[in-house]
Amino acid sequence: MKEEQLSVLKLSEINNDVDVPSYDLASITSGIVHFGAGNFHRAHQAVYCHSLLNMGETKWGITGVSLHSSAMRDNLVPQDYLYTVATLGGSLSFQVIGVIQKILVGPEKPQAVIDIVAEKQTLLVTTTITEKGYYLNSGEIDIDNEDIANDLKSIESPKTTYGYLAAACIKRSLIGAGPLTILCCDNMQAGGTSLENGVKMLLARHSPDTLIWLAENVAFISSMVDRVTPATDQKLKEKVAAKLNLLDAAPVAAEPFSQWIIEDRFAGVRPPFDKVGALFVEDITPFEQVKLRFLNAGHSMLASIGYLAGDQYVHQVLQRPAIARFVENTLKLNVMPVTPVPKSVNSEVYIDQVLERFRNRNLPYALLQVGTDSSQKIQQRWFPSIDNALMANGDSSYLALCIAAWVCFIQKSLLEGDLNDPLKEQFTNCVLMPALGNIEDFLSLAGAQKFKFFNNSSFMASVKQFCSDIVATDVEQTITTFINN
Ligand code: CS2
Repeated sequence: MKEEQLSVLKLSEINNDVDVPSYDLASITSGIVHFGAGNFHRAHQAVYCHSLLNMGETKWGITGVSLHSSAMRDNLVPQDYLYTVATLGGSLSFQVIGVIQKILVGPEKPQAVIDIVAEKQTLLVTTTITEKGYYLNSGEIDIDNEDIANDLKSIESPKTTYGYLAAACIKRSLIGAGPLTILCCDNMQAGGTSLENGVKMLLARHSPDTLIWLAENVAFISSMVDRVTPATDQKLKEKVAAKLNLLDAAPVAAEPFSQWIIEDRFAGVRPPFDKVGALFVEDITPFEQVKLRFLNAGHSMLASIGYLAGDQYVHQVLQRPAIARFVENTLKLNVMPVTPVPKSVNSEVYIDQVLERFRNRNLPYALLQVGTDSSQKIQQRWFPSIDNALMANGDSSYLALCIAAWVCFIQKSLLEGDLNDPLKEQFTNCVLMPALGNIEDFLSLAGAQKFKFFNNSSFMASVKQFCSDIVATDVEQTITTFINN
């Protein structure tokens, strides 16, 4: 492996079957400030911006904001913020992306983040801060959380995205920086509304006058984002180095599929993302639902079940015929009948395509990565479908088994030191109590109390039965017996 690192100076030496920026990196400006400059953002939105810049739309460069760690900034600075996206599917392709102009690390210089969002050239703020970055508890912002409490006290040095945005809106209104669109790019139902609620809550506390300006100048909108993007490992770095003949400290791998559907309700200028493959729609809700209830829900099923079965990657679990059939049946027999979809989507075809994408063995996707923060994920991905199925007198038995597998996943991953979840401490406290009594406790921690199924005795009885079966035999056996009955 060569020792030299990727940089602007080295771009001209890169193999010509690698897509490199055709734009002049010095002439782009950051019309976008993005919170959460992690792998997903770099393989998804940043690639759409890369295509825009390639078309001469130079104002859609990105300033990234990291809310916790400086790692991404530290990796990218020595390589002029360039990095490689490796698309791994049936074939292999590489792109060097140059759209990130800088990354600010919030805790280091909070005011710099507030200032850049308040700048006139910033037209769009986007977020991939993951579910826990919204601090929701049963759909409401958790005002008891210490970060939220910090920002309710003062937004001079914010801890949350809401705090940064509220402080920046105050400044924007004072200097007349003009309209701003704030766009959620997380796997969230109505994420734009959560951002709006958080910012308004803080403005009501710190600057009620700004609320009037906000109503006229800021649009909070949502989008459906989709591209499977695993964490970076050493193998990927080696693959990229071999192709580029240069070292990249932070490449990212992704599947060939990419989709971005955006609510068309911008304040001021709308970036022409539709010219580079995104779709603007009036009603984003059904698109969010399709993604969350089929794709993300399926992922979370595989994460819990696969972990219990002893697998490491998503594609491996799907090689177990009973489990693959179970997940397909859950989506088609329990979720599909209660999930309204946009006219342009055929649910059955969508589910088949999703499962096919999950089988991509060229892009190993760790079950523990998908299992991360599961307590925050299943309340959006599974719970509404269960309630809908119960209300429609439909079948929810597959989903009951999923819940049982999740409870067992929390128990086992806690015991084995594998659990990565914001509620880890609370789960640990529950586990100190006897095993099966954990079911209700775990579920209420994950926000289930707000849902009808939690008080549905026959549904909860089958969850308990499945838990006992998993403990008595194992997950694959439980599933096999269930689907053969
Ligand atoms: C996954 C998502 O980690 C997870 O929970 O379900 O990150 C998924 O890979 C993406 O939403 C795909 O677009």
